[in-house]
Amino acid sequence: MEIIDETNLAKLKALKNETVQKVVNEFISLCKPSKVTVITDSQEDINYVRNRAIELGEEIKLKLNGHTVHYDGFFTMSNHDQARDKKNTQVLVPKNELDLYPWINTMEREKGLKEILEIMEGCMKDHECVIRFFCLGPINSKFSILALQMTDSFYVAHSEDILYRAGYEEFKKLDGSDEFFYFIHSSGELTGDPPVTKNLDKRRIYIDLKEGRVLSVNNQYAGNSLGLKKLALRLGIYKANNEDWLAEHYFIMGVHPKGKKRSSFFCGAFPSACGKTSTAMLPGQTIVGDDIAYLRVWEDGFAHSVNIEKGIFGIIKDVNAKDDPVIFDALTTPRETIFSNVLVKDGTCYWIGDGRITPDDGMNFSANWYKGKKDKNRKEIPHAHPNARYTIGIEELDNADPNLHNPDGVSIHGILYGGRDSDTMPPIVESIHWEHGVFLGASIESETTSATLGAEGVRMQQPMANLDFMVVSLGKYLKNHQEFGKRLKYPPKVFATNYFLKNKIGKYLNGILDKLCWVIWAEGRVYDDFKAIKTPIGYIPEYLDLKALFKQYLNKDYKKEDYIQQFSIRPIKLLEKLDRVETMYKKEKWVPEFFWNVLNNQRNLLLKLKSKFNYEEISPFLL
Ligand code: OXD
Ligand code: MN
Repeated sequence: MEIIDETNLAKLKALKNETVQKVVNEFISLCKPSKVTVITDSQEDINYVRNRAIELGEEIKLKLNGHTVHYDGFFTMSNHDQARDKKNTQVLVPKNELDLYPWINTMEREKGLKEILEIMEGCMKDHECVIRFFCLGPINSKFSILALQMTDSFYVAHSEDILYRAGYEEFKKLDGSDEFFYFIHSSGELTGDPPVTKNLDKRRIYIDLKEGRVLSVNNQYAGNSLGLKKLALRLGIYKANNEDWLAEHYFIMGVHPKGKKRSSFFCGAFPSACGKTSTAMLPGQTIVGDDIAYLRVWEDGFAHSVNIEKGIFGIIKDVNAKDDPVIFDALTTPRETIFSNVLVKDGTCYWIGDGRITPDDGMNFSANWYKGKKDKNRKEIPHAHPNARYTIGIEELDNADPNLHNPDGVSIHGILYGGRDSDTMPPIVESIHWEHGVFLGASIESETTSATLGAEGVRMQQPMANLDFMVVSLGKYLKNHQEFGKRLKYPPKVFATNYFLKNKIGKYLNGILDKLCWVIWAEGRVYDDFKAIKTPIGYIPEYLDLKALFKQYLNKDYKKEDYIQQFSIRPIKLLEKLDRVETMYKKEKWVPEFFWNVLNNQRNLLLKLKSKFNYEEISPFLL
């Protein structure tokens, strides 16, 4: 039997693109699938992908119409494929660049290619390979980049249908050009039922900047396998920083303050599992995107931004009717949704923090699960993985913003940066000017979470929450931000947020929905609705404004003691943070001058404040 039949061949040929043909031929001969299927934008082809995911057992149907569950590989609590694999994700660079990027996992290109191409030899044996075409960004938009995906995982192909815009017809318009990214993925040899990747030790994700492609093998977790998600983000960052735009780990949301006739758009970057999606989904607001955005300087003097995705691959932990009503409702009603790594009992999904009674047994990422089950290392297996996910289209949500597919994007008024920081930064700080804002983003620190493999709770630097995906030197990246701002007539106001501040006995100082008040305050600052207090690290809100916002938006009585605890300036902690930031950036070449100026200025102001009061925490009422 021919591995690619006439019909599929014709679909490929219709693109009249030699590069597509070349890539497909090269990887078919390398990966040796038993069958190749080309998927166009037609509903028939898309249904084929959905059905095959179920036939092959990569997804299992659940009780509600459109719901399926997928499981990623699990052997023990520390050996699994349930999160991004930072260690085996390498950026391939020429030999002479190997020592230039202290914060990026780099590997010599030739060596890396040799290794991964060897691992990929025959990796699709006995598997069907699908070829898919997508558009990263709205159709007919200056922002958008086309992408080709080859994969032997129908879960990957199906997820991409939900998350990305169809692009087969767009490829035809390329007119033979090779201006597209491409992604080759294989789950590799499978084991068990449901089938999961067997050889996790040979999991590799290699980013080939030179060719604008990513090769990924022996994995299924979407953060490792889906080309268009975090793999394309890296290629986007490379392109943006060698041109004049930004590719960021940003959500985009519409902010709609009560009683005002205006709406504004905000972007925000937070490391995984630090409240990013839940900020974009705040009640009363609208969502354009929750994860990845491209930004360009627009003719109207504003930064415009598009969501390059059209769906959400969100963390399901702690999504419940009380804290995330919109998403909880969407996930518990019939519509196309893929759940991953959750507990299933009688066709219904359960996850950590869902606010429901957890069954004592069922099926989860460790196959048959029962309460108290332990892995081979005697570690207890929770009923759902802390990084369990849902995949859903944004248009399925009641709060989808009508600008989701706007080819001009939306004009951005504010940018929020945040991290998981238990003891240093207040809940919200506004930057003094654009460059100070770039510094605020560049100095984000965050404690690690379950979204990446490795220990949780370790404090790490997280510049713009984008370090995991960085493929250019931080110096170049910051310079690009600086220049971007200079070309804007109306640069967005930049804010640093921290939802995770704790008191001395480790109790969170804020409720989950308090962030609504920080966001509304930030939006109001764009229009000078509120005054603010100047501190060495930037502007913070005044108590009475927050008190009114808490009453108006959350019907909560915001106490003065709470405000003082949350917004006190901690000079010792902040100076320690500056030392850490300095140590990090000193390892980098080419850090722009403005960065050191902001840092030194902040340090001087904090030292002055410290010697004036000599307290560990200085109340905002003293400033
Ligand atoms: C994500 C991540 O899945 O950043 O969005 O890990
Ligand atoms: Mn993300």
